[in-house]
Amino acid sequence: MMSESDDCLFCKIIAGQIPSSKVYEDETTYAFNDIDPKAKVHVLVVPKKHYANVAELAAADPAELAHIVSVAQGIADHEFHGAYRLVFNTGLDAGQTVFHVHAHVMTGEKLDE
Ligand code: D5M
Repeated sequence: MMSESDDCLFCKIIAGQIPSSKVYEDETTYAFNDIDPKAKVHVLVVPKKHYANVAELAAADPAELAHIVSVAQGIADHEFHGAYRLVFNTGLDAGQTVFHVHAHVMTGEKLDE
């Protein structure tokens, strides 16, 4: 039987089946540059395990959600003195297009308010 993650773009990126510009990786988490950047630095941070959205991740593995925040902080510390915007689009009508939870980390420059 095909699982949800068999047809998931970000699962394929994590597995190396689709190329990405990797920024960071550890045992549970993968980070790569967004293909359509909305800031000077725009990185997507994802859990390697498939969850459809941030609410599912928070319920199933809150430690991984906290870890994703800490990875985002590390990227921003490196790129822009720790300042960043963290966005989780959740649901089609909020602009979510890929249903594997991802944190948009926008940093590297002063951001519009
Ligand atoms: O964000 C989905 C994000 O994923 C959007 O900013 C584009 C990005 N994207 C889509 N395909 C790729 C590939 N192949 N590499 C890197 N980034 C990608 P959402 O919040 O779901 O709208």
